[in-house]
This record gives sequence, structure tokens and C-alpha cells, in this order.
Amino acid sequence: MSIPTETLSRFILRSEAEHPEATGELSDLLTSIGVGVKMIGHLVASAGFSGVHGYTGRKNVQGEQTHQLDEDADEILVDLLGSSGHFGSLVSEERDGVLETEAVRNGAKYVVAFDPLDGSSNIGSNIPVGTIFTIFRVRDDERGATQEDFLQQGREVVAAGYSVYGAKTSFVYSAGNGVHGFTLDRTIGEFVLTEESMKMPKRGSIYSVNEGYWEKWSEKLQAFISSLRSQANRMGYAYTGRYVGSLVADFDRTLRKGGIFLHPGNVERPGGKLRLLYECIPLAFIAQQADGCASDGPTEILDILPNDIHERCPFIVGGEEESQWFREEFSDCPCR
Ligand code: AHM
Ligand code: MG
Repeated sequence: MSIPTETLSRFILRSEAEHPEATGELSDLLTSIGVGVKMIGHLVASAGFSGVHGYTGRKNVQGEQTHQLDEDADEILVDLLGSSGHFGSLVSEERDGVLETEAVRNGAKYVVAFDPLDGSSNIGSNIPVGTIFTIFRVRDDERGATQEDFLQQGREVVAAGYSVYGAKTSFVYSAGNGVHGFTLDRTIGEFVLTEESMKMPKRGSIYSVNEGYWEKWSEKLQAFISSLRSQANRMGYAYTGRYVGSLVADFDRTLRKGGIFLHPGNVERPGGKLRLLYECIPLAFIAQQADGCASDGPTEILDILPNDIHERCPFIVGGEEESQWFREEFSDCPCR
């Protein structure tokens, strides 16, 4: 049995060494996020004892009830990233506008957007939750970071990743050179490299969607879901269903096992539910790096230009063959 020994911070340094022009700022940001998710994972795991998994009674900018853990996770990331001094500004699902820091005046090169605790409505049921982040480069070094730096296409992402707090705590990220997976070794308190260069299976056997919205879907979407369930489809086998209701967990399974995950628009919410900047774009970036593909139906997620930092969007992601199938039905162009 070979025991993984390369820690996240060592892996980040090794990757940095491949770029002689690197200043270490991105590495420091990623390392800080790695520390933050360890802290959040600990909070989630101990929430039952400390009694912090309840609602706060407050609502976030999206009008959703917040949990104490949402707010704690947000504060941890803001504090850690703020003290790193390497980012110009920050967007969080839990905050109304863009949070600026001292680092803006220091000419920081990056901005960070994150969902500090994705799937938090599941916390009380011991269902996996997670953290998702996206890093963009500041476009004009002299001007410094502004809100405009968040409104970039996903193809401009510098690095993105997510963590899942489940039976194990995992951290998956890409800085544009493949997707790499780490698992928290609790005995030493470090993330260790467990999967280098992850690839989404070209074809899977799982479909994942909240069928409670069935009546609100278009007939075309209903027909597509029905064909996934039918042996008479183009794959020649019926897909089996899995739906956790925590995006990070559903995405992580799709990355590892393939198939297709859908959170489409419906009659009540034609614009979808998931957030473009800190849910859809980072996961689409990871999917693309792993040879998968994500779209909102007609358009690839990485080609969408956000208009607003809290914009929502339909999100469909899967392996190469399921994505091709979906896009043949719902779009004119194949995934790039
Ligand atoms: P949030 O918990 O950060 O607000 O994210 C929204 C969650 C996702 O984790 C999940 O995929 C989705 O909402 C589930 O939505 P639904 O219950 O409508 O199927
Ligand atoms: Mg979320």
C-alpha cells in the first residue's frame, strides 16, 4: 500500500516552480484557502456538539435564511484571505456587495469569489456540504481591483476549486493545469495529494436532478429526462438516479463517476437557482479541465459574461458523451 505524502502546500509550491515568472501570490492565496477549508470542515464536524447548526434568524443578500455556520465560514475565509494581502477584493454569497481590503492599495493581482458553505440547508441532516471558490486576475494593475474584475468570462479564471465536508474532507482544485484532488489526513492535519490529473469518465450511468420540479419543466426537458431513464435511449441503457441536494457533493460524484447533473431553469425560475460567479463558473472550469463540459443549455458556462456578482444561471454538467447528447438537444454548438 502506498501512503500519499505530498501535502497541498508542497504540491502548490511544486506547481509554482514550473512557472519561473510566478511571484508566489497565487500560491499563497491557494494555501490560505486550503487552511480556511480545514477550519470550516472542523466547524461543520463539531456543529452538533457546539449547537451552531441552527438558523440565525437573518437573511442573506439573496433573501435566504442564513445558518450560523454560513456566517462563520464566511468570516473565516474573509479573515484568512484578508491577512494574506494578496487579493484586491472579494465577493461572497453571504455579502451584498464587493468587499475591498487593504490589499487593493497594494496593487494585488487577484480577486476571489466564494460560496463559503454550499448546501447549508442540509447541515442538520449530516449531509455533505462544501466551499466553492473562483480566482480572477485584476485586469488593470494600476487602477486596482474593482467590481468589473468579477464580471469576466469563465475562460479567464486563474484558479478554482471546492471542498467537500463529508465522511472525509476533500479539496479539489485547478490552476489551469489539470484537476488535482486532496484528502484531509486528520492524523497530521494536512491535505495530502490523493488524485493527480483527475478526468471525468467520458460516459457514465448516473443522472442527477431534482425531479420535484418536473411539473415546472418544459416538455423538451421532460422528454430528455425520460430518455435518460429509458433503455431505448442512444446509450442503450437506463441511467440510475442520484440527487444529494448539495451542489458540491453532486458535482464531486459527477466528476469522479461521470454521468450528468442538471439544475435547469423552470417556469417559476427560468434563470435557474445556482449562482454563476461562485458556483457555476468554478465548477464549469474544473469540469472543462477534467474533459467534461458545463452549459446553461444553449451556452457553455465558460462563455457567459456575468452582469451581476450574484447572478443566477441554469447549470448542466457532465462527461463528454452526456454533454454532447444534451447539447445536441438544447444547443447548436458542441462543447469546446
Ligand atoms: P446554497 O446552499 O449555497 O444556497 O446552494 C444552493 C443549493 C445547492 O447546493 C444545491 O445544488 C441546490 O441548492 C439544491 O436546490 P434544490 O433544493 O432546489 O434542488
Ligand atoms: Mg451554494
